[in-house]
Amino acid sequence: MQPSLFNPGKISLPQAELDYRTDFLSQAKADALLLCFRQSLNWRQDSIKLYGKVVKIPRLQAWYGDADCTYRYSGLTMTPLPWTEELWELKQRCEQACGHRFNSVLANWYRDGNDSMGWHADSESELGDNPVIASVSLGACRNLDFRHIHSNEKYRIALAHGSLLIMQGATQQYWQHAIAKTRRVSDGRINLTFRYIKA
Ligand SMILES: O=C(O)CCC(=O)C(=O)O
Ligand SMILES: [Mn+2]
Repeated sequence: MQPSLFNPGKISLPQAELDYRTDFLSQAKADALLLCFRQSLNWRQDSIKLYGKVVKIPRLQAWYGDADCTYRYSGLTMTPLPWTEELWELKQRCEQACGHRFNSVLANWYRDGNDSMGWHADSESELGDNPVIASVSLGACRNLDFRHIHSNEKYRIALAHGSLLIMQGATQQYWQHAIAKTRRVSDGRINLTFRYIKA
């Protein structure tokens, strides 16, 4: 599959609402945030149970947000850490860009091309129906793959340093997404997905 490097802006896919903005952060701002988040976020190596076996998830992660924003997925319970100044400021930028409020953020650190995220949709019940998710990428460019759960139609976006991908509407209902492993990338990447968790 060829990445669609091309036409930032609204992406026309059936039963999805995607808006990809490559000019969200300046190069200098994106560089500074990458350095800051790598050093200052409370990264953890979590494990999940897969077919009865405990396995390390193939990336580091951290969960920040308002105090009541506990998040559960794959048997993990994530209690939020309080907002850092930089995360709070980035949240506000995302809120302006999306016209939507967020109260939490999942940070993922892909240390190199060997780190990945499997096929899933952001469809936990805490997110409600048709969630708006703001996904900020910093560092190495990695491909985000989409597949439609009924037609199996596929789509790939190469997520650039400093970019914002907004996923909303029925996207999480009809499409799964994943970050595949790749031998071509040796640098790290941090992704932040701002979400609104319903109490
Ligand atoms: O790293 C990415 O771009 C995707 C992250 C993601 O899907 C998630 O945090 O749920
Ligand atoms: Mn996701």
